[in-house]
Amino acid sequence: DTEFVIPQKKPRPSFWPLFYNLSIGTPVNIIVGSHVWVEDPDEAWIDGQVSKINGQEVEIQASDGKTVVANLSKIHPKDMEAPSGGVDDMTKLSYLHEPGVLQNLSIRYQLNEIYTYTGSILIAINPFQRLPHLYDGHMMEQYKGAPFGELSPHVFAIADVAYRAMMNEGKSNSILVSGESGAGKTETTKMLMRYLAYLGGRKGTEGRTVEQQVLESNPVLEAFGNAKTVRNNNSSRFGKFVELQFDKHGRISGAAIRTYLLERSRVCQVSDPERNYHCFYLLCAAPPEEIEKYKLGNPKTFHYLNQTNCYELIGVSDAHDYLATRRAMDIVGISQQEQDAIFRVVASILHLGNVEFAKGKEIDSSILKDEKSKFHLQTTAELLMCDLDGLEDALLKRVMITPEEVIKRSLDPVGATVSRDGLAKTIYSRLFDWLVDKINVSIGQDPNSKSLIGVLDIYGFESFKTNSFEQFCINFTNEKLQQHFNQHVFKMEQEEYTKEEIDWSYIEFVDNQDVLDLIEKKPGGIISLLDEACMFPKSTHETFSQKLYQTFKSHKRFIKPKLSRTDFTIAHYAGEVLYQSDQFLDKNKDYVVPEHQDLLSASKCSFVAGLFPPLQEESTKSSSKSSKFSSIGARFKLQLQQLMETLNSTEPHYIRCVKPNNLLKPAIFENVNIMQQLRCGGVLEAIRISCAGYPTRKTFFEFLNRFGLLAPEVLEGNNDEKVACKKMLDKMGLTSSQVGKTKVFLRAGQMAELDTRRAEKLNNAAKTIQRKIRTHI
Ligand code: AOV
Ligand code: MG
Repeated sequence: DTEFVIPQKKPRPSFWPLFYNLSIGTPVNIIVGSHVWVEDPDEAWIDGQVSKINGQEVEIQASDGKTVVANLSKIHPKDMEAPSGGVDDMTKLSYLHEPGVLQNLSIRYQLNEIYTYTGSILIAINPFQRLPHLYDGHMMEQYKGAPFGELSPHVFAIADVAYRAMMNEGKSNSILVSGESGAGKTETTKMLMRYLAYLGGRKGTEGRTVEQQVLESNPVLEAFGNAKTVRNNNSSRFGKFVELQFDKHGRISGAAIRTYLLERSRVCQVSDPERNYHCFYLLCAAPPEEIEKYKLGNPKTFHYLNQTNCYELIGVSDAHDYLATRRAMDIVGISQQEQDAIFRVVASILHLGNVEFAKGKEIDSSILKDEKSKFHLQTTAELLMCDLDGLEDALLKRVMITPEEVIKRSLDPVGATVSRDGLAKTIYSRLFDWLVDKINVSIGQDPNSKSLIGVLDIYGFESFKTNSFEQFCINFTNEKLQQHFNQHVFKMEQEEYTKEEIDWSYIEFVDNQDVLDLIEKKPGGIISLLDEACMFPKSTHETFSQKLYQTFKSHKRFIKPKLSRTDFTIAHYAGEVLYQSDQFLDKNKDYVVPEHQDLLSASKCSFVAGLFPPLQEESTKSSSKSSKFSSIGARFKLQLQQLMETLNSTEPHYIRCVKPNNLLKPAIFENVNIMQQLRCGGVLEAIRISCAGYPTRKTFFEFLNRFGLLAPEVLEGNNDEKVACKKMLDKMGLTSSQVGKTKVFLRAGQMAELDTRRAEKLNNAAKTIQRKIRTHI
């Protein structure tokens, strides 16, 4: 009965990268009796023993009892000596191929080892159960300053590397957390922030510290911006980039939270088994005096909540969370008065949703449906402290400005309902933006901050049964981040090798630039075409779709479904998504009805009026022109562009979250599902690059400065740094390393080896000095 389409079950599109020959190094001979992995439709890979070889055809007795025949090129040798507990870094696997990677993750997951490195990238598999010992104070203490790779893989280790890189090099760093919906991005982000607050906190200080405020901003934003979806019980319906600013002593001195595109439609439209935003349920579970004050009651009595049968979340107490949210608001710096106003507005939205309309006497007009509607309308007006008649008018009528006159036109019941929902959505999204602004002002920015660490947590890739403009924007974001990842891991590596004239056979990877062009290219991309459609009064979603079909007839990433005249499919990096275009035009228009605007900016409650600041003279004038509109898609695109610029000026660190199953349950490791996430997240290719290439590089100077003491004779009388480096590496026996034009390139593990030798040498030298001092005394 699941609502969503699982992208991984779909046939692999033709652009999918082929990973089957990931093995690096000498090909392993496969003979009768060899232990191998062979592809399996249900388990992705199963192991077995070769029983017959006939040319390219191999017969395998699988361990599950099946007999499988496969092509020689499609099977992989199984490492029979692989450690029983797995390896903590994929680059340590002796046989590097898909089944090896999958088995390694699976073994570790069963042992509750949810983190595994692949080089410097952290893979995190959602445990779907609390593992408190993994994140306690003792753990944080251990990871502080520990060399990367010395302890078990952990989010703390990634945060520690970022922090130390920032302190040592004075450069900004960022940690990018990605993965599909429900994979664990938000939880991971919270752990990262907790650890950074621990490192950059002021020990022993009381009260509201910057770091405490930063941490408490999470529950506040989650209460208003998260909701249960089919994929995640606590799904982020907005994107978030938190910039932690540090002073020169490495203490957190300020923070800025940027958010991206909250899903507005959820306020008025929820389908089973999802929920509306958490805050509505929290408020309905508030102490009795508040319930009375806001005339609330059972969530089942509100239209915005009862379109679905889901009211409660397993393991969550809304009553408890209401109080917790209030406390978090205190810490973040939202006053009692403001909190009251916030929840009053939340309650007003619930009441507004219960106002229903019936046909009026005149044609195409409407009236309030019944006494119940009148009560809710009155309550809404009371809570928003606005004029009751004004509110009724704003919902039932529209002012039309023609060159000759100003007329009031009535709306039919459907039009009035659209007007009501539009108002609810606008109020809610303004409330959310207010919260973000308030938190930012309250925490404060440090204009003198030396460097920062940015943490990105966005909504993961989504593919539901129906996908609208929100999914389009969410998936567009994920494409952008995927490209950033690609660029960083692949392009940067390869460009570096090429620049340094290092012997390196070019590894091909699938870029997603073509999808990005399809979406955001100006002119001619989907967003541009959507804006054009929105500006042209006669457009409908049908004409928009026809335009898309025409324009992208032969685009590899764009597919017109055979049976539809308005849907379209995009072949995203993570799979195909079918979009329904019917609400694209409406959802792309950022337009507040002037009557709504006027009504609420005149509210007697300064909080409500503040959410609707009077429009600038100029825009009021032009708002009567139908051609004038502000495009949400175009603005979102700009926001993403700015985000990418910020990210490009930082040193990135990646955490790839993986969702082990779609049941959201612990200890279930679905091979095919996970394989797909690793494939489309580029994790496998990153492993291959990381292993095959030279993950460590140091300039000649840095290298000699650090390791010169291992062979001081090499440096004597030698002015050529490059020659000195070469000699040094020879002397150390590191023949597989390479010397480029300006840098030394080391294979995985070689740096650690050199560091160990250096530490030994320094240790010995210290002992000698101590001995000398002692003998002198
Ligand atoms: P998401 O952020 O990646 O999804 P979350 O971080 O909200 O996913 O994780 C979903 C759920 O998985 C959480 O509510 C927890 O129950 C559980 N979980 C995740 N990570 C951990 C962990 N390290 N330890 C224990 N439980 C965990 V989305 O925002 O939907 O894209 O849009
Ligand atoms: Mg999230």
